[in-house]
Amino acid sequence: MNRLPVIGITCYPTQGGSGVVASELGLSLARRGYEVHFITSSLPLRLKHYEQNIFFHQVEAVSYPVFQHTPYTLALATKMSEVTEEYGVDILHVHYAIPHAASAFLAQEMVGRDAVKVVTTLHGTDITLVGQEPGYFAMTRFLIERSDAVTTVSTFLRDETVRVFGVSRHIEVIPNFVESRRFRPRHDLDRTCLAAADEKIVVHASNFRPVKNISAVVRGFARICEHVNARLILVGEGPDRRLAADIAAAEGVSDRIRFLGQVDNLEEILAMADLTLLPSLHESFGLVALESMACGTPAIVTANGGAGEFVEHGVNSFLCDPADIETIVAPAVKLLTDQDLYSQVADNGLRDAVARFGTPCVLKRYTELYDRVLA
Ligand code: GMT
Repeated sequence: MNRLPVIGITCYPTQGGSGVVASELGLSLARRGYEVHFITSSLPLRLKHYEQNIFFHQVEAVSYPVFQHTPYTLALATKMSEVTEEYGVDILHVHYAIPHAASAFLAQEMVGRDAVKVVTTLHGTDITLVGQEPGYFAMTRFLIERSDAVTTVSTFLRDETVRVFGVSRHIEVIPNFVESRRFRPRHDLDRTCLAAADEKIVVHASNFRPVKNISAVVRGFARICEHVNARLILVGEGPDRRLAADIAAAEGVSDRIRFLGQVDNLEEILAMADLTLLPSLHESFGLVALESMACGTPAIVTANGGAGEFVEHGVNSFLCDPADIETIVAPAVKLLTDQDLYSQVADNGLRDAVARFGTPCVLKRYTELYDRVLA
């Protein structure tokens, strides 16, 4: 092919790492001249303004009185096939297996296997939780087998995929990446919009689902407050937001916590922070910790999963045991009370995030994969 391939991207458009990665990937491809078509239920969070080469196709899943559940998967497949035929899409790149890879499979059957290829990127809970539900297991395995290429965001997730689903096909590891022009140290920002001048700022940003282990965030923070004058900034929305407020009240730190809800300037919050906590029960990667490091803000991240593939414990950030609060509190207090250690870890984190996980190096991995799939 002597032109750049046309890429269709499908993801969950709301808050969540897989949607962030898919959106940033699409934006980066578009800036390099690729035509990118987002086929999603609504405009993904990070695509709110016009960008050249980006097209958005909204999937409208119509309900009908006889349906108990709206068949979104079918509406998505229909839209994928239409967009593929109308715009000459070469690759449908779907993020999160269920149901996106199923829709892509159907769309490919509709337009012909030679007309379009399917790349599936597995992000985390599509394998570690959802895909293992009996109702989705066989379908997830089938879709992994049938995609033209499969990627995972960490070696941990690739190994889990092979272990759980017993698949023998090639799975390529392409890690999460960070746009370092956006996520960068910002000494120009006024931190007093978040906390008093003498308070350290601790941040947690997530979708507040049980896997994020919110209780460890708030309990760990309460223990940190015994040693450090600090404020906890909670970014995002989700089912365990109420739990966070209840634990804060029980721990007597309600007045030290601010809930920001969803924000569209996460990069500024992370850059103003002194520390980011992500003690999830598991994380296939843990994108927000990488984004934090790129802002020059060290992170304490769960050791369960793939974070150890970018966190060098004690060197560029810290790993913790999500079941042991002391492994969160001890490094946090050390970092927030020892300026020399803090600067060293922050500098190392910034260097590693940009050098190893900056957009240019990781994007190249995806474009090379596209070329191989189409060859
Ligand atoms: O958070 C999830 O459970 C699903 C997913 C998402 O859509 O937000 O997040 C996963 O994908 C991110 C991007 O690849 C990873 O950085 C997260 O670690 C991963 N979450 C989990 O594994 C829990």
